Amino acid sequence: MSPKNREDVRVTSDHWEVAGFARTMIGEHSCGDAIAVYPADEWVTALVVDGLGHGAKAHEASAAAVAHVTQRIEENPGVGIESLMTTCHKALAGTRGAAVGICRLEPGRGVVRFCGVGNIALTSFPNRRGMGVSLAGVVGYRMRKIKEFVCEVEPNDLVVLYSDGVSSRLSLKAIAKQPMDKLLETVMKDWAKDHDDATFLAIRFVAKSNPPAQ
Ligand SMILES: [Mn+2]
Repeated sequence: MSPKNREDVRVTSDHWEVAGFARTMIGEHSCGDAIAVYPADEWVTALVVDGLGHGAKAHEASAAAVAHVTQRIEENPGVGIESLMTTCHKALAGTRGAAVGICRLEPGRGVVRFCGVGNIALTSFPNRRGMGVSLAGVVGYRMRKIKEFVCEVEPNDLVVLYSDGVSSRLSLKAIAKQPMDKLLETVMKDWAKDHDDATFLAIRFVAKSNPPAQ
């Protein structure tokens, strides 16, 4: 069980291990960040949202983003992440807006797709070129340009997304090989800021193991 001020996610399959947390800043009752994972047969999609500011209004924006993406993926599991970002922008109109990062691992193709707007960081270990960056803007308020990045990845790669409540000095090198639970606790303890909502999500591309010999 996660503590009351924290929402945890964890989804595993033969091809991926996805886990993360969204932790409310000290002194707030509702979390302005949000996190969600959507496994499908062929891929897994992950969402990290940071509602502008913090508290109830930020929560309203990030919750609207999760509700919207959840609904669209339920309607069409194959929906592209750039399309998700485009309609998310419309869905968040009337809220104060959010930073949004959407990431999809496609193990069969050996690629990670990413589309981000605002302050959601993306990085990998080992460091893969072309992994992508979030473009400037606020989803729901001002979004000039979006771009979907596609990056080749290899089994055992670790890809992480995080809100600005996690320090940008975060170094994956020392923790990338740790078991997921330990990795998350290390990030929480060493890199999450007390004075902001902090969200971190890790995607590990699991090598398909060979069936045991009979
Ligand atoms: Mn923040």
